[in-house]
Amino acid sequence: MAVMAPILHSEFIEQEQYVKNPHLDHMEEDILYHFNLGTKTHNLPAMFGDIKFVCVGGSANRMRSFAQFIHQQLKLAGNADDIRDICEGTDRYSMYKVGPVLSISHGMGVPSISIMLHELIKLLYHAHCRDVMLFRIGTSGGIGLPPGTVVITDKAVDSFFRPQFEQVVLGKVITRSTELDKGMAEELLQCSTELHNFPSIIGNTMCTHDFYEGQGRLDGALCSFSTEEKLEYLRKAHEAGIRNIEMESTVFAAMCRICNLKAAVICVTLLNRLEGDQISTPHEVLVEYQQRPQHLVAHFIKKQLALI
Ligand code: R2B
Ligand code: URA
Repeated sequence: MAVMAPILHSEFIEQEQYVKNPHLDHMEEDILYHFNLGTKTHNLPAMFGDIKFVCVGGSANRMRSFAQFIHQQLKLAGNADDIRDICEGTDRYSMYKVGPVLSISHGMGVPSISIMLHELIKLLYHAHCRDVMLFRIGTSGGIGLPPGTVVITDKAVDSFFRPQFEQVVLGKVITRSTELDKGMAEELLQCSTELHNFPSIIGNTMCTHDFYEGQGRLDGALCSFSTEEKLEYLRKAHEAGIRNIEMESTVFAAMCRICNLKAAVICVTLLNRLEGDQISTPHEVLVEYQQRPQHLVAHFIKKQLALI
């Protein structure tokens, strides 16, 4: 059998390597299926080689608005309304590039963000990117916080309050640490004191595999527990330092950590879960809340680029 030429350019790997997969070196082509991109069909170094910041968030529309906002904040040339979805050939994820910033949607939940992260990390590798920082900007349910508070994650924990992510691989459970970059979290908190227009804290974030029963909600199609049991669980979570609940942080933290990518999670709280389950806040208020993590990350990026 003919030996295929390795596609993964070992001569560029002088620093840490983002991917952790020896098989990739023996592939002739790598198709990033859910992005509709590939190493043979696209010049990934030319398209993405200058990326320094990657921001991910659940909704495609929100990540488009974020890209437009960053375009304006970085005072880039051209019209922000013309920014095109690089993944327009697929409706799985949306991706926008504005200068050194990549903005990508990841959908809801661990499996959806995990598929996106595999392909994103390979994309950064194929494009020979260096010193990239990742941010997850999202929404969450707060515990004991006024709605609209931004929580910068200290530890991402699972539903048992453990700072770890479990993945089943070949029928065995692999446990990975979910430690995030402390320096980024501190700098983001500092950015919030400089912006001083919304409350921000550093706290632990619990990642669940469900929005309803999995987050102790009483208002799903199924519920097997009482109001008292729900509140007892949320109080215990609060005692463990958990200040908000969302659905992607553990796998995001675990994958970034293993792949040597500095990462932070910044989520705004839409409600206080000690006071209710339904999200009844008016739409315009929710839209403003969702811009808060974007403002924090934009400020961080501008400081990194020495624009302020
Ligand atoms: C926050 O909001 C979504 C559920 O509404 C989920 O993706 C998350 O983490
Ligand atoms: N996202 C979540 O995962 N939970 C909430 O309560 C709100 C947003």
